Amino acid sequence: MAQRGRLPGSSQPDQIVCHADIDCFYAACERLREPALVAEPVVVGMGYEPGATNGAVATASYEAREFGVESAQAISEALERLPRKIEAAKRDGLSIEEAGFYRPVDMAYYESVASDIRDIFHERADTVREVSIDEAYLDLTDCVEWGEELRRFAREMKAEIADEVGVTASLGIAPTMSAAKVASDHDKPDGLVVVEPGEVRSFLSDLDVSAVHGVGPVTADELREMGIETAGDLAAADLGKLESAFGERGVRVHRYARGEDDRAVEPKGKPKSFSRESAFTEPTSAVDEQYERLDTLATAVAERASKRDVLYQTIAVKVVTPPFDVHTRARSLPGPVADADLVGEVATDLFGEFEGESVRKLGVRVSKLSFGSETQPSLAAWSQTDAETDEQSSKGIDSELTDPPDGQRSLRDFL
Ligand code: DCP
Ligand code: MG
Repeated sequence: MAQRGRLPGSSQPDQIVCHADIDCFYAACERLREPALVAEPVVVGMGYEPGATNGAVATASYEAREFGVESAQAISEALERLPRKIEAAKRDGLSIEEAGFYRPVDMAYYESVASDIRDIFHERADTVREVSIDEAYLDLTDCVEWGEELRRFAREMKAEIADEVGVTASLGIAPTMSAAKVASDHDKPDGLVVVEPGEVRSFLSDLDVSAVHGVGPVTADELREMGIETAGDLAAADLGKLESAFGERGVRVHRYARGEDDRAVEPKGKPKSFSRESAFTEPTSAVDEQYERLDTLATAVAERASKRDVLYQTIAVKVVTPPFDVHTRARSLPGPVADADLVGEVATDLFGEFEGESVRKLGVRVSKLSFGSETQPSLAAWSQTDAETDEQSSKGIDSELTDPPDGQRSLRDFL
């Protein structure tokens, strides 16, 4: 069970929040379609045209950052620090090793990569708050527990982003959104920092004050002038002074520096599905173990949906076989249900074709959700509902629907 409730002595709900941020995102995208840029200094310019000196740096690869190139810098200034390869090759005295590649921004391409990354976030967490093109908060509270399971979950998500999309993500996991954000930034690139409940204040205390969520470079300078150098100094600073200097924002950053942040990860829209996955320590072909795990997952997913008063119409299983082959099978029911046993039965049935194969990981998902008052399930209503006929849906459903149920039969009769 995930820890629930509140931290002792705190008004904060005990959440597990993951903040994910892709490393040098636009440059990483450019490397995807032009592998020659891998491990080279790469600068992506907004308003930049190839060969010209106009525009500003949108992002720079970590190799380019070593030359002093940074976001929002004029391209002309970046070029002084890091000449273009092509010019270095032509001109005497310029070393090719100390030169980089410059590319113009291509938002449509970056959006398509971002969408693949978001799919992974949504696959792995029910509640995702997308905050920018390459950054999101994931609420993992109901998906995993603190400890080794969480670390494994995080490593696997990083591996999936790297293997399936081809970019690296830095993850920060903490009990609050603001601490998770600081944690994801703490060990970039390719970082994974977990700050457990009770460790937030000590994790933050020695960091530079500019690391605190909400403290930009200008505020950081002003705080330093007040003698506040570290997050620990900010946590211990006089609240009245901060409030008079920075207003509401002063109060907020003071709280963040103290590890206090009661914001919940709120999705922009309603969740599209509920899922839960679990990896075996070692891939296993033991049938009992496989079904037992599937049953636990089905129960957990159904419980989460029921807690939120949500019905579902599609039930799916995910089966990962070594090395990393992901198979999904789904079945759509004739109408929305909230029935834990049924989730277990359908999941078991869908898993049947993989029974006894070596399995690395299993997942159960319910989707096609109906929320609260929208949900008035009745067999009579189902008899008039067109069955969703996705690829994997049970062949029997359509014909059963042409034969209206008598209102007494269980939905299981239709499967
Ligand atoms: N971006 C931009 N202008 C800025 C900052 C960022 O156009 N001043 C764009 C380019 C970045 C993307 O947004 O690739 C994501 O912003 P991040 O702040 O996450 O920066 P990066 O992903 O590039 O680098 P990092 O590894 O520090 O996350
Ligand atoms: Mg980023």
